[in-house]
Formats: sequence, structure tokens, C-alpha cells
Amino acid sequence: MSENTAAAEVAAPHRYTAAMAAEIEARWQDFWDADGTYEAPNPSGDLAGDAETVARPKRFIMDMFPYPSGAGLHVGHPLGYIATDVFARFQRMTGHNVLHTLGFDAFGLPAEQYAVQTGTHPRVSTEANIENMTAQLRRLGLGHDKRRSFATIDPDYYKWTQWIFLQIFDSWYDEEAKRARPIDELVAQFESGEREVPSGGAWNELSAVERSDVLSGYRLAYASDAPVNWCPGLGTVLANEEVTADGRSERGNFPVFKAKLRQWNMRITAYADRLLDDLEALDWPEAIKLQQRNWIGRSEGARVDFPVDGDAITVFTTRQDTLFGATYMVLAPEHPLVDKFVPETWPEGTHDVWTGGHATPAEAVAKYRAFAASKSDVERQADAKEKTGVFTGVYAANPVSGEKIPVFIADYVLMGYGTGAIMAVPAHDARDFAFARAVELPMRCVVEPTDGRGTDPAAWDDAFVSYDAKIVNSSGDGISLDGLGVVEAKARITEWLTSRGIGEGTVNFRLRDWLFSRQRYWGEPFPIVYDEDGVAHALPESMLPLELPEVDDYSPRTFDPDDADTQPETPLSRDEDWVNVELDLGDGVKRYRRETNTMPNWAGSCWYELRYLDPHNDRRLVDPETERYWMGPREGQPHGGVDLYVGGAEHAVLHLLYARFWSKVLFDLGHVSSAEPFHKLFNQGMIQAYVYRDARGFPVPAAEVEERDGRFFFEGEPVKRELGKMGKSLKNAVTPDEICAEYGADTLRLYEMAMGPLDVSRPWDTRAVVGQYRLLQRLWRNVVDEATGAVTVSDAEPGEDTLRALHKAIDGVRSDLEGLRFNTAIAKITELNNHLTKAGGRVPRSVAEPLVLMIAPLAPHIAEELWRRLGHTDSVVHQDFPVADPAYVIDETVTCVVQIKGKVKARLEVSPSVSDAELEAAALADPAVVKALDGAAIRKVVVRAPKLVNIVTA
Ligand code: ANZ
Repeated sequence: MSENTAAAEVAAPHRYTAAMAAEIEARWQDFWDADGTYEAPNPSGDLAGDAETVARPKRFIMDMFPYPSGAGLHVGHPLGYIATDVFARFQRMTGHNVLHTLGFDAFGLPAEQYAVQTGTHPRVSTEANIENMTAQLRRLGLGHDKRRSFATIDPDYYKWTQWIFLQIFDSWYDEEAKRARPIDELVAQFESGEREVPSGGAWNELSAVERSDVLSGYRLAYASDAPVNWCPGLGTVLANEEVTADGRSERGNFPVFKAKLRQWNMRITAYADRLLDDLEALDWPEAIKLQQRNWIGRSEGARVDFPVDGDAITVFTTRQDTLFGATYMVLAPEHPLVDKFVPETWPEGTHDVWTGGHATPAEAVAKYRAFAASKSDVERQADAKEKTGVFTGVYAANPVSGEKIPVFIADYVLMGYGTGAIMAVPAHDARDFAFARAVELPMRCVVEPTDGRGTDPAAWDDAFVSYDAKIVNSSGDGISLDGLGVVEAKARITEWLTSRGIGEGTVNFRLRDWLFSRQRYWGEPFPIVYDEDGVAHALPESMLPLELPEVDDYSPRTFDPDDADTQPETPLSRDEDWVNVELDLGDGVKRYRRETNTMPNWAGSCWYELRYLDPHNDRRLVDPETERYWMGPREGQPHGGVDLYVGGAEHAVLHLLYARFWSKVLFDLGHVSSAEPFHKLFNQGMIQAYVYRDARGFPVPAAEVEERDGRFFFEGEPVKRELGKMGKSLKNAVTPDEICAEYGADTLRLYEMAMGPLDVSRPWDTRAVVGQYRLLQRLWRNVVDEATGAVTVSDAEPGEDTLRALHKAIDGVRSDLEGLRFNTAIAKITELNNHLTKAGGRVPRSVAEPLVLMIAPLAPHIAEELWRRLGHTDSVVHQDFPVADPAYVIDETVTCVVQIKGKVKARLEVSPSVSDAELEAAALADPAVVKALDGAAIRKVVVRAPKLVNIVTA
């Protein structure tokens, strides 16, 4: 404490200072905890409570919960938590039953990597981090219902994560009913013969292994040997969503390779259409919806069979209208048909550039495959990249023109998309154009250029791509597309292909199934065991949770990051005692091996909103009545869900898509009434910070930089300032603890909310924090005498201008808080407070009280303290938020002239915001107007609100 403040404290012992804030804040935090002030009652069960509160409209307000990171919080982290807290408090004060709490997302790579780095067991370090972050968060005065908090690593939480996994494992997607159903119902269909067994034969004659294989093709959670993203540097496989655009791991930035490994998957693709359709009714930022739509990537097109050697290659195209322009085909290098077709020698007259200089097609294919395997899908698809490929020695026939066209393999065609084969239309597709130019393939123009380039592609510099030009050069065997637009041409050709049985319209999705297993220790174990035949069995519910065994060696086995030929080793497989078990799964005690993969860190966050509702339930996932109460569909929320979910935009696809998928499965199976987890989503901006770099470009500690005349110095040397992320590595982290110590949590809360609109990123400026501290000091002074500590408010009636200032503030603050515009709400509160300071004298109680109530959501501790000092015995938290008197909200009135046939007959004083209808009614009711009209019939009333009404009589 500086001498100045010490001196001030002697002169004004009851001034609002950091020391006083610390005392007030700690005292009320303890009180709120002991009192259960923020506990939201459920309609029934162990958290049932006050019926009057339950009867109110509900608000479920949620944050994206944090990882318990070892670095603790900096001031950027709580931005969203403070925002939801302000909103939740406002909702509590406007008549709602508010559920607001926070847990921890504690499994997964970050926690595990931290544990490995520091050599402590992940449970030990994670629990210590949770404790530290909990203390940091408590200091902020967040109004959480603490009874509802948990961490995803708690066995009584992940018991239900495992249980949901088994629900998904034990269900299939009924394409006709368009929903998930229990797998038993599918088995019954196979047994009765209602549904044919895909492998043929009778269900009852299949062996256990065969049945298990058949069901794997249907289950929504299934193990398969598909090519997956293998990351030797992390020692684990990764989901597509965890691989960056340049083919590296999102965490750690290691190379990622395609490898065939047996892994668990979730059949999220079954829900592609519903995940798209249901986005419409959600109140989410348009940018996030767009990212989800793009990720799901719905393409309407056609499948077309191209005959080859008595067989056929099926392609997927979105431009079937250009079929006459298909002058060659391309298969993905890995396409299985390649091996079947490739001839022993090059056909007569094969072009040299087509062979890549290889003696035989087989050699060319083998060499090219090895080349392509070394690249990621993203590299293969990069537009700027030179297009490469080799001829397979095979010709197919264009099904509409009958023309013989060569079949190539090229890495710009991916095995994982569509059918892994394309018809190439070089005149109208940029990639095909580039490839055709490179290897001298023919081109045909079939969409008439509208830019004057002519119809000879040989003279073009690039492909002509258009969706609204006319089709040309497209007549053949009983079909002509010439003169049609793209849309009609697509319809016509699709019909023709369908009628001949060589194609059909189809929808293709970019979305892939979700790779769901990881070769890590720190995750939920799969509740799956394998019998001697390798058949997977679900553990019965009575054996859940399957706890993660305590092991000494939890480190992942990682490899040379560039060595694609490595194989993952799961940490759990090292514990033979745990892996080998004898269990009775209903048919006597048998030996089994446990699944040793663990679930990805996304699993725990796929359903946590449900656990907040009914956190102690050990009999079912969530009580149905409680779930319906907090999450069920409402007017304007047809799929139900959380009322407000706030978090970073970086979770646009992964977490939000996975959580939506789990919700839908649980909805289909009847466990919940909400088909969407989060009705309204809001992305907060980032708190950025200045980074100061020395002459070598290294960051220097920001706290020690001095400013002189707009220039910056560190230890006397000039340094450069730029804006960056906040964090340890840039030496610019500011912790909430420091700011709380210097000014108090209320000041920190106000500052974070005042920095700018919530969805905009903003730079942190410690020197500006004091501005909000001053606001609180002035507020305090308007209520409390700094010398005596006595409350100074008067019982006098406020003057007209104060009443106007008060009600305008109430009106504005109410709508700002409702609209999450916290910065402008604070500006209005500040204005009112300054008005009172300037007015001088004692502040009327009837103004001081609403002022305290208005600031309560933003600065709850000082508000609680002042509220009590004003003589109230119950908490400010559950008071009604003030309501503005409209009479004082209107600025002034304007004069409206009422004319009859152009002559002024009356003048009205009206609000500037009066509507045309209101004004017309007022004019016609005015006694002077009634008199002047004298019963004459009105032909027309022209209203120009707020200034003119002209009445035309017949
Ligand atoms: C012929 C054609 C002509 C095409 C034309 C485009 C333009 P979206 O919209 O992303 O679904 N394609 C199909 N499967 C592919 C694969 N496995 N790897 C790479 N490319 C593939 O894209 C569909 C289009 O991408 C398809 O339509 C196909 O090229 C190509 F003037 O067929 B098109």
C-alpha cells in the first residue's frame, strides 16, 4: 500500500479501498456459500426446493467448462465466466429460476502431457490444478450452484459416460424411421426374416463371430480396420477434426499418417442430415453454423457407372450435366479396383507422358502409390499443387457417348470421399484442367462459355466453371442436353441414367465417422471386453463404472514423429492383471480381455450439461422430469437445450458437433426430451495483451516495461510493442489474483465487462482498470459517509431531472443486460452515478436503491454490502430488478400538427417515438378535431409520425 492510500485511510476510514473490497468480498462469498444463495431448485429429487421458485420460467446458463491447466488462470480466461454470471444474476432478478454452475473437463491430452512433463500422476496433478483453479474462480464471486459441480474424471460421472457409450454401441440407425433404435430390435428383424441378413443365409445359422461382424455394420459405435490418422509423435490415432489443414496434429504439431488400425468409431454420419437440418432452429452465430454446414459438407449429385472390362467403375459427381465432357477418369491411388484391372503391358500407342517412364502399368501404379502414401489428404488436395498421376493401362467407356476414355490414378482424388473415383471433365473443372494440360489429355467444351472465350478448350488458359450457363455438344444415344440450363440438364441426365440402371441421384457428405479410440492412459476406459473369439461384449450396467486402473507407467509410447511404420501401444495393455479378467456376463464365468484403448477427451464434454441437472443420480442418467424442466422443448426452442451457452469460437466443429450427435442418440432412445444440447450459443472475444520485444525479438516481462512519451523501455533499452495472445510464453500474463489483490473482484468484473462488446477481442490494459475502481468508490460515497461509515441517503423525493436520469438508466441497463451488452450497461450506470455525484447533497434512497440493484449483477459484493447497509435483511441476489417508469423515459415531447383538408385544427404533444397508428388514434380522439369534423365522413388519413396528421374528408 502506498503512503498516499495509508494517509487517506486515516482521513477517511470508511472509504472503499482494496483492503475494504477484500474484506467485503470474502465475507459475502462465505455467506453465499453457507446460505446456498445460488442453489437452483429442481422440481423433484435430492435437489428439489422451493415450489414458488420452481414455478418460475427457467434459465439454464452455461459456460464451456475449463481444462484444469497447470498454469492456472490469467485474466483472459474468466471473461466468459463473468459474462454468464452477470447474465445469470440478471435473470435471477427478473423472475427466473436460474441454473448456473461450472465443472471441469479433466481427462485428455493436455492434462496428461502436463503430468508427463512434471512427472506426477495425472490424477494427482489434475486434482491439484482443479483445487487451484477453484480457488481462483471463487475469488471472482461467481454465483454458481456448487452442489452441481463435478469433474469428468470423477468415477460417478464417467460411469455415465461409459453407460452412454454402451447405449450407442447397443443401437443402430433405422434409415426408414430416421432414428436410432436398440440393436435387439434389429436382431429380432434378422431372426424373423423381416430383414435380410446382408451376408446372406439365416441368422440362426450364423456363428457368434459372424453375427458380431454383421452387427458391427449397423452399431452406432463399432470397431473397424479402416485407415486412420496415426500420429507417431503423440503415440495415438486422431480424429479428422484433430488434424490441421496441413496434415499435422492439432496438439503438438506432429506429422499425421494414414494407417490401417483396428479402432472404435461412432457412426455420426448416420445423423448428417439431422445435424444439418436442426441447425436452422438454433440461435447460434451464423459463422459457426456455416462451419458446421461445411464440415458436414452435403453435396447433391449422382453416381454413374462407367463400363470397363465387363465390370464398372462407379464415380460420384456433382456435375452429371457435364457427362458428355468426361474425357478421362481418375481413381484414387488406393482404389481396390486398380489391382483388378491393371493389364500386364501398356496398350498399343500409349502416350509417353502417361506412363511416367515406367516399363509396365503395374510398376507405374506401385511407384505412384508409394509416392502418394507419403502425403496427407490435405496436401494431396492443395489447389496450388502441381497435379500428378499415371495411366493404369485401362480404358473405360463414357456411358453416354460410348467413347473410349483412359483411366488414371492421381492423388488429387481421395479414397475417402464419394466413391474414390471421378469422371474428369477438364474443360469445366479446374483440377481436371490442370491435370489434363500436364499429361496432354483431350478436353471437350460442354458448357457454353459466357465470357467470350469460345468453345475450343485448346485455346483456353483455365477451365470454364459455371452453374448457370447453357449445355452444348451434349447429344447422343436417345438423349440430348443441348440448350438446357445446368439444373434441367442434371435432372434430365439423372433420369436417363436411372432408367438404364447405370446411375442414380445421390447425396454425398464430407462428414466421416468419428474415430473414437485413443492410445492414451488419461481417458475413460471402454466398458468392453473381448471373448476368446475376439467378439466384443458390453459390460452390464452393474459393472460400471469400469475404473481406470492406477498404473505406474502411464506415459504414452511415442515414436519418431516421422516414422509412419510404427504401431501404437496402449498404456493400459501393460497392466496384464487388469486386462485379463474372468467375468460372468450371463452365460457362466469365462475369460475375457479388456479393451485397452481409452475414449477421446471429447467424450466427457458430450453430455455434461445433463449431469449439471441431476448431479448425484446413481440410478439413471438424468431424472426425466428434471431433464424436461431444464432442457425440454419450449416455444421458440423446438429442440430444447441450454438457454445460453458461452465459449470460444474455436469449438465450432469438434465439441459442438459431437455433443449434438450424442444428444440426438439419447433423444432417439428416449433418455432425454431435448434433441439439441445448446439452444443459444454465444462466442466471446479474446482478451489480448501487449507483447514487448527486445532488439533480438524476444519477449520481455510486460509488467516491467516503462512508458515514456509513447515509447517503451525495458531496463533502459527500447522495446517494441505489439498485440498478441496472453500467456506465460509471451511474458505478458496478468492473473485475476493480482488484480483482485490490487482493486478487488468487483473492479475486475466491471473492467472485463466494460472493455468492449462481449463478442469482440480486446487488449488488456492494467492501467485502465483503475477507472472502474473509481466508479465503485464514487458509488460507495453516494451511499456511505467515508469519515463515519454512516449511510447518508435521504428520504427526500428526487427532483425531476434525477428521476429522468434514473429511469432512463433503468430502461437502458435492463435491455442492455438482456442483450448481453454489458459494456453499454456499465456506461449507463456510470452516467447515473456521475449525475448523482454532480448533483451533490444526499442521494435520495429511492434512487440509491435502484442504483445498487442495477449494479448488483455486475459487482455483486459491493451491491450486497450496500444493500444490507441500506437496511435490508435479505440478499440483493434475489431482489427484483428495477423497472423503469415510462413517463420518465421519454426524452421530451414533440408537437404534432393535425390538419383537416390542409387547415391546422389542433396541436398535440406526443412522444417522439409514437407509432403511426397511435398518432392517428390520438388525433381522431382530440376534442378540437372531433368538433371541426362535425360528423363529416373521413376519406383518408395521412400520418407522418410524429409531426403531422392530415385528415381528408369526403
Ligand atoms: C465431374 C465434374 C465436372 C465435377 C465439373 C466437378 C466439376 P463436392 O462439391 O466437394 O462434393 N470428386 C468426387 N469424388 C472425389 C474424390 N474422391 N476426390 C476428389 N474429387 C472428387 O465435389 C464433388 C466433385 O468433386 C465431383 O464432381 C467430382 O468432380 C469431384 F465440371 O465430377 B465432379
